Amino acid sequence: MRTYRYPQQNEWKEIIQRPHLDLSKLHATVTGVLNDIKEHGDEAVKKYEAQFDHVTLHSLAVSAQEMDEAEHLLDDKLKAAIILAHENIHAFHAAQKFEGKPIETRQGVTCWQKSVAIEKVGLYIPGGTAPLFSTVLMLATPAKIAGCSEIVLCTPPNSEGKVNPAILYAAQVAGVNRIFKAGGVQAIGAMAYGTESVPKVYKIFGPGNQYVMAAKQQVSLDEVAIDMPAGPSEVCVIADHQANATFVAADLLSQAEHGIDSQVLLITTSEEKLQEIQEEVNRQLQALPRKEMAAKALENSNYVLVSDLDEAMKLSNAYAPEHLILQVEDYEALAEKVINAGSVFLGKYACESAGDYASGTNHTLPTHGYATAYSGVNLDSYCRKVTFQHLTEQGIREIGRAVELMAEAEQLDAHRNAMTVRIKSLKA
Ligand code: HSO
Ligand code: ZN
Repeated sequence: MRTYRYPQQNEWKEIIQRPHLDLSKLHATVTGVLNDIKEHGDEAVKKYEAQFDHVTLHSLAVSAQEMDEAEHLLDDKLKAAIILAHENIHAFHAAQKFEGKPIETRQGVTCWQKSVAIEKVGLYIPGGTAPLFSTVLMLATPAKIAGCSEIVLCTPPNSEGKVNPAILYAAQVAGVNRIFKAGGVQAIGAMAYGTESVPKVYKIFGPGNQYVMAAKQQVSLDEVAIDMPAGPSEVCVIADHQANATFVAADLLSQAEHGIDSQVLLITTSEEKLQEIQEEVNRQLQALPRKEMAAKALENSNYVLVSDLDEAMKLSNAYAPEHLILQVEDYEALAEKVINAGSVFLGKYACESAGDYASGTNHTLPTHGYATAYSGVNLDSYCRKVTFQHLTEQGIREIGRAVELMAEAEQLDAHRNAMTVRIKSLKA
């Protein structure tokens, strides 16, 4: 980690910089796989599963029997934890339901919005060393609440053709309709274009490696929507003189262990805390099973000492972190000044892990500075707002002439006529 003491504004650019992400070299390979899936469907998915996941699959669909097996395999305490997390995620997202209130913009002109669920959504859950079954809850729970009628999930199987039982159990708890064994680009292609077994969906959600990111980018140019542009995970912690150094260090490391390209940023107003936190990070790091990965991530990370909390928040807003933890005395006052962040954690007990798993908020959040323009996944991510309007005779009297004049000025006669014939019908 690099340490900056009282950096000048012109050094901020260097501090807030993300590790460079260049997907352009992957695009040709990704296009090749996607085209193959589009043309050859299941057969191509199976071919790439053999090539990349080293598994021969007869059927892509996870069977009811496999679902039952997963439930039996899983430890009861873990099942109870998954259920507790699901209850909280459900409660938080159900409270986001939208009530479109009709507005009479003029007498006889009524307009309103209705939130309508996206019918078919596809969720991607990566495999790898630590399969993140918590992401299943984060993506499927709001989809179910929104009322998506088809919730499809793709995840890579292991070399024996089995899917992690916690992923299957979480999918069942959250209400996923169909699960398929497919990973990487082939999974994204299957959900984007549809195959004999995998249904085509309208929007694809979920994290993944650089190939998955590139595949999502490509299919999003081609008739399917995606949740958001993705990048490596990150956290910014703002700590003052009274912060608990052990807690802060643990939070920084919880993010760093995600992957070698994860990034953490500590901003503090206290030289003493800075040193304490640095020592704690080094001490706690030694005990982590994923210490090599976390240590690599720390190499891309920064500790910054600033003069006051105002400056700390300005730097954080410039960074636009995915997660922002405020371990400061008056966190409520500081929280008022947050402009760019995916998810904010207030006080010493709100650790990122709480939100990653079980408090109820969503952990699929904008990274790589996209918090300047994107929200994290929420109930709205699974809906569209359809607008409705109704006009009465009085409504035509109120806005008819304005419509005619504007249409005329845009030289769109057919538009003007559509209104004129109605105005005339009133006079008649
Ligand atoms: N911190 C990750 C989410 C996660 N953490 C899943 C543990 N499991 C991205 O927000
Ligand atoms: Zn995490």
